Amino acid sequence: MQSLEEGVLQGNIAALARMITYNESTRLEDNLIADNFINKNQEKLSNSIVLSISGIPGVGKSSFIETLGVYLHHLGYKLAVFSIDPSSELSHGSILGDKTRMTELSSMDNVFIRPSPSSNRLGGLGINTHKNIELAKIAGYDIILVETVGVGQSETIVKNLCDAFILLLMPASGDELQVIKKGIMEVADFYIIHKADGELLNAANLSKKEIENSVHLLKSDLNVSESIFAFSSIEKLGLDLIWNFIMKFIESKKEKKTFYSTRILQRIHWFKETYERMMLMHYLEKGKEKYKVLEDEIKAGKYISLNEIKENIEE
Ligand SMILES: Nc1nc2c(ncn2[C@@H]2O[C@H](COP(=O)(O)OP(=O)(O)OP(=O)(O)O)[C@@H](O)[C@H]2O)c(=O)[nH]1
Ligand SMILES: [Mg+2]
Repeated sequence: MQSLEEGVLQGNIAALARMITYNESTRLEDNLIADNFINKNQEKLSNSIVLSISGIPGVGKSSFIETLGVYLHHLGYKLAVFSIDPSSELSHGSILGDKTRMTELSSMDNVFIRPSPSSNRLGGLGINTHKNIELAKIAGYDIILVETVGVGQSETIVKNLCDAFILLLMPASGDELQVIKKGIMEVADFYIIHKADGELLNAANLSKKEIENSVHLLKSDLNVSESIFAFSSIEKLGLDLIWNFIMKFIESKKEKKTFYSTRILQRIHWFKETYERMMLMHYLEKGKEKYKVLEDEIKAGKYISLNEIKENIEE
């Protein structure tokens, strides 16, 4: 175990991958291996920045991560990429897709890429997935990019995972834009109208104006020119500009200390989730036999009332 821990600390990619496998395991004993390691290295958690890249399937998240990742790698950053897919039903092919979309990035040294776990009870978002990010921080990755699908429960997840949230949007007309959930629009820090190239360029520029107007209604304090962009991961024009604004945003959050207070709130979120889950498991285990008695009564044709359940639990 010691050599595994040393491996992670020294930046060994295979060691980090193994530690993450322990973290994602369904066995509590395995989870404890990863968790003890995080506990011992708490002081390293304040390093690194975490950026979420979200958007509907096919909007180009993996391609954007490839483009941004290669750029950041050239700037000298050490990168980790995770994809977290709370709706694996929708995009079964995403793991294969990620590998083919991130060809250049995946062949670079010092870049760690981890596709989303394929079979999980929450359909991709494992109960400990957020801790994979902590493990990458401890392993010394400066920038952690997280790909999430912008549907379903993901705005809560995204909000509690990252320091800045980048939402990718399709070039589309006003009516189609309504499909984007208000919740996810509200939590985003950056809006990128993606695929702004070729035949889609005009539509992208029009969409940019529409997004500017609608986001302005949602967030009056937003600086439109520093937060909303039309961009193409194929042409890559203006990536440095986007990156500079992201860094400026992070720096300003650090100065105002909201960077740290947000991270504390995120920790409370995950703590609450873990606490409730463990408490539930504990009581389910303790009350297993009493539960079975009631279940047998139902099988025998009896109706079990809410009161009976309540009394049974409180006994
Ligand atoms: N024209 C154009 N096409 C793009 C661009 N970026 C990605 N694409 C194409 O869009 C398709 C989807 O790209 P992905 O990067 O896999 O999209 P994704 O959002 O990661 O998809 P999922 O992971 O399946 O949700 C691919 O066919 C890409 O080639 C872009 O900047 N311009
Ligand atoms: Mg993808």
